[in-house]
Amino acid sequence: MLSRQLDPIAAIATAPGRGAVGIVRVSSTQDLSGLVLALCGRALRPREASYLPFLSAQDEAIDHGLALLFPAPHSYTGEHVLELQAHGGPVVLQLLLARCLEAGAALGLRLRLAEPGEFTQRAYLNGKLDLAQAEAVSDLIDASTEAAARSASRALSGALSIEVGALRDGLINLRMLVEATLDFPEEDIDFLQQADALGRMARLREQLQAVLARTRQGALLREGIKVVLAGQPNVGKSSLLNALAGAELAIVTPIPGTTRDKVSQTIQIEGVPLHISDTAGLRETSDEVERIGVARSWDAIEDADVVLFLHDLTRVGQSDYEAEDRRINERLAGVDPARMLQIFNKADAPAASATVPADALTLSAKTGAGLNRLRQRLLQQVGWQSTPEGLFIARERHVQALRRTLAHLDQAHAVSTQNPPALDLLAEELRLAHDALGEITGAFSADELLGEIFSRFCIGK
Ligand SMILES: Nc1nc2c(ncn2[C@@H]2O[C@H](COP(=O)(O)OP(=O)(O)OP(=O)(O)O)[C@@H](O)[C@H]2O)c(=O)[nH]1
Ligand SMILES: [Mg+2]
Repeated sequence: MLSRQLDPIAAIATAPGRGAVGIVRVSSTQDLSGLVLALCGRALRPREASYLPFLSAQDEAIDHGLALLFPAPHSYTGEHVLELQAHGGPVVLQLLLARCLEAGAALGLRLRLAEPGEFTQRAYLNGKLDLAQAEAVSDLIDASTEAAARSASRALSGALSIEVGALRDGLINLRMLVEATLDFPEEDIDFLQQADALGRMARLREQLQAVLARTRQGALLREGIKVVLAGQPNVGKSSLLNALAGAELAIVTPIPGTTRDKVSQTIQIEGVPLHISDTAGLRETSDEVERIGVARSWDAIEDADVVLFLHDLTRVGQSDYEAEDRRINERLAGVDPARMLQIFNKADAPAASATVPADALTLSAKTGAGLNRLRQRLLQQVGWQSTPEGLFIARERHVQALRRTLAHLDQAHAVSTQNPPALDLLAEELRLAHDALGEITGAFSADELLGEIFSRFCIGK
């Protein structure tokens, strides 16, 4: 495994298809001068573009282009990197890549094709990027909105890593205190009090919560929100999907039971992706296809971040309609109320005069009235604070790691307030908090950490 990780790798670095320019990239821990000579016919000056022919084994030009050599460690991967910028046709790039592999084999270099993401993985392994930054590389490439691209770029330049680093320093200080106290147990309480351990912990907790809030915003921007439109047949679920998407995606008819299967579409509100699913109207039915559709509706409800429970204002007050809504409500009782929004549709219809609950929204999928309020409520429901400056993209994984850090810090706080505090438990909770935090950047393990504590801070005698 290790030797495979050290093998030189090569790949076409640009997107598949036709383009003006395409790049073949090679990364290697071993010196690349032999390969450069075979491919370019001469040596290259570091980090300088040279225009030259790329040579076949028979010394014929495969293409003419720019060659760039980045000697280690000043390269993307931290290894020696060779980039060949050729014309961007798929065949010429394949030929060039095959030629690299062939020349590598002739030189006994063990050059092989790179796995997806392997250049970035090497950048991480060589300390060029931390884990959060490596993830930001793929988020930047995948970004589908300007907001997502900007915030991925901020994460790539280390915005999240810097925040995590500051938290980590705070935790190291606390751990240092506690570890030192463990060595002198007779003075334990005094020492912790003198050093204001509780105060430090409270300030760190505040700082952590602020980072958590920003990270959650970043994760929302990346992952988006799953929204499900649910309710009885004919209340206007498909009409609402179409109105939100601004396109006729789902079939709308006055016939109850029109939608049989889930129809999904991703839209954006303030740069936040909303994955909206229209579902089959919820009712008992003997129709086999519709029954399966209804079962899928319930699955989608389970899985959603927000459930929009739609009602039909023109039918509110009708006893059979109300009975059916009650039945659905009973089944929805398991859904966290924080995930539910009650929507009363068809506000434009002449018969729509019913009073609705105070926290419900009234709208018309037909005229679009009330849609903006719905958009704002959806963002509010998931805790989106409109485009805070300096937002960095993040993942649910980062949010979960920060939550675990917070939970351990809270435990540590609880232990510290006991009289006398159980110092070994306190030390353990702080260690666990630290490990959880370390998962974000992948930068440190417990062993490394202790080494670091002792090298950075002179404690003990
Ligand atoms: N007046 C009025 N009619 C609406 C509105 N929204 C939907 N409708 C009508 O209500 C009927 C049902 O609309 P759909 O969007 O198909 O309803 P649905 O909830 O998807 O129905 P199923 O797919 O059968 O579950 C259609 O005739 C729509 O034109 C609205 O806001 N106002
Ligand atoms: Mg429908």
